[in-house]
Amino acid sequence: MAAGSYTTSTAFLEALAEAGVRYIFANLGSDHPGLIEALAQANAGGRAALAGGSGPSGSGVSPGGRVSPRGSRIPRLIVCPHETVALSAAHAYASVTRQPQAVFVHVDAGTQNLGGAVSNAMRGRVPVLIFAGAAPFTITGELPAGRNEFIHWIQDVPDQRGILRGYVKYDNEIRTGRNVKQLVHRALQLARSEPAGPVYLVGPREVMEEPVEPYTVDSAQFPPAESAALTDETTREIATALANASHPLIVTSYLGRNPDAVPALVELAELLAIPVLESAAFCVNFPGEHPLHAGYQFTTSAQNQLLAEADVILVLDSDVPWIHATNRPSPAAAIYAVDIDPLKAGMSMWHIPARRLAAADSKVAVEQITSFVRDNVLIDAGEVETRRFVITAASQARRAALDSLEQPDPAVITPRYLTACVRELLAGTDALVLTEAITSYQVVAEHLRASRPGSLLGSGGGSLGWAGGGAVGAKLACPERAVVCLTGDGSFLFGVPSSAQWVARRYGTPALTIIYDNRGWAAPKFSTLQLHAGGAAAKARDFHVSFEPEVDLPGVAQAAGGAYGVTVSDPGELPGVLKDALAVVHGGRSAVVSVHLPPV
Ligand SMILES: Cc1ncc(C[n+]2csc(CCOP(=O)(O)OP(=O)(O)O)c2C)c(N)n1
Ligand SMILES: [Mg+2]
Repeated sequence: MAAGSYTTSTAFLEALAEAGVRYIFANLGSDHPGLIEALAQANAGGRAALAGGSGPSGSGVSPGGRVSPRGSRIPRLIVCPHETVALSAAHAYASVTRQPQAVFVHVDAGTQNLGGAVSNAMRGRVPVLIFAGAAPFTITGELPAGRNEFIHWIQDVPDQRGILRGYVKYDNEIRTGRNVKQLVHRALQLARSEPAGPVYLVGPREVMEEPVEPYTVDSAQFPPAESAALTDETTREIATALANASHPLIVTSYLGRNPDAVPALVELAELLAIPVLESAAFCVNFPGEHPLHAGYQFTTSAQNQLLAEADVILVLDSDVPWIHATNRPSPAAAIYAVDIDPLKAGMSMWHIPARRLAAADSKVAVEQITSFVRDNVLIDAGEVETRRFVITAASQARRAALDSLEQPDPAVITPRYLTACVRELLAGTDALVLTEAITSYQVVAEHLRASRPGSLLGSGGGSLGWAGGGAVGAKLACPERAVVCLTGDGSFLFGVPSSAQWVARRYGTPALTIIYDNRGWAAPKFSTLQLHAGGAAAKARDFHVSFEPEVDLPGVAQAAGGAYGVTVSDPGELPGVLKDALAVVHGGRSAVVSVHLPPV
């Protein structure tokens, strides 16, 4: 390609820049020469990257130069030696900022390697644009950039887009550079419209190298769809039902994806003294310290009494408001569900016995309900205050019971004690906590009691290994905050720590990783015991979940990313070890602390 040429790849990068994409998390291959060249020309010419080209942090690569036609800088490319890390980083970045980023991967191979990370992005409802090249389709020199490597035959598969079709909102092929900008903006428009999610574009090499006349497209003409509101009738019905209920209850899982929705929910809950139960929640939906907080549930086998007693239940943004087999509302309860994704079309089986299932933005809907109650409903103030008193007393008692379980045992570190130490470590800071603590999800939620909207993040999906790359993306999104990952040891390994820790070092995104290290996978053991309590596996204690001989997990991070690593087993030493590790992170270096819990 001649110096200064303008190709599909140039236009593609410009479109990303104009849409506000700041980072390309990339794992490159023979499909990407057009993009590599266009980026180099931008840097030299140059439409430079946001923060120092594609070089490592502190490499001295200057931002310099030319920008895209609408004045945006070409995104910065972050080299990710594993695709899981790339997509998890983009996922966490978008969770923090709500701004989609790009992920570039290599044809079918790199697409396959995205693996569960794309499922997490879908379930987490986060926008991200994934691009993969496609094998060249000409073989005898018909077009520039046709096949010239043996691998181009091997990687020519019949349905590359089909690999991700069950997990993305939109997939398409770039067929020409002449409308690649429109394609990018349409893809991002779909990705950002709620329920947000990943989108996938592929582009064969010949097309990505196609020379085109420079052109501009106004990205402002591709806004995401507006959030929906409740109809007046539904607002009235829900508001009246809640205001007249004796035992109202709100259950939510992901309303707090939008941190601005949390104060709106607090206002409604306080107005009517409604307890709020967080179910399978991976963000702060309601302040954990609030007296109306009714606790957390994940795979909880006990019946929740508030759920059983509730006569009116408002479910706000929830995939799993309860697990019917063990913990369910009364059949007489009037259930209303307001959800950005009320039908869960992406799940083969889903049902709750709701009177109304409304597709609406939860913040908008909650504000509508609050206004209606304030303006139109006669509240029985005595009943509301009595309820407030009862619920506050119950939550204080629950909190005291939890506190009593935090006491250090001189012999072992329990997950509850560990989480209490983390809470004390981070008290008064604006740290961002990523949780992938698996069988300790509930403990982390209960003892961290995260209260600041946007201070807690999980993948929202079921494919482990998100937090390693997620920490990189989170730190890029909020460099001024400390990023702290709470992860199981199995999940740490799923996250390709050799890759994640190296990326963190290269791009200067240090995080504190605290491993809930039970030397194995507790979850499959618990699942087996739930179904076969007295079975042969239980009798023989033979679950195939132990990681003996032990992996030196901090050692992996030390070797790959120059991280500070330490393993701790003594409860008395734990607070000091965590404090030292956080200080290291504040100094610009990642730290990984493996905390030995009782083994699986
Ligand atoms: C990619 C992926 N593979 C396998 C699983 C199944 N799985 C669910 S929990 C779990 C164990 C996780 O181990 P760890 O992170 O150490 O947490 P623990 O169960 O010990 O609390 C496994 C293997 C999964 N969810 N995702
Ligand atoms: Mg484990």
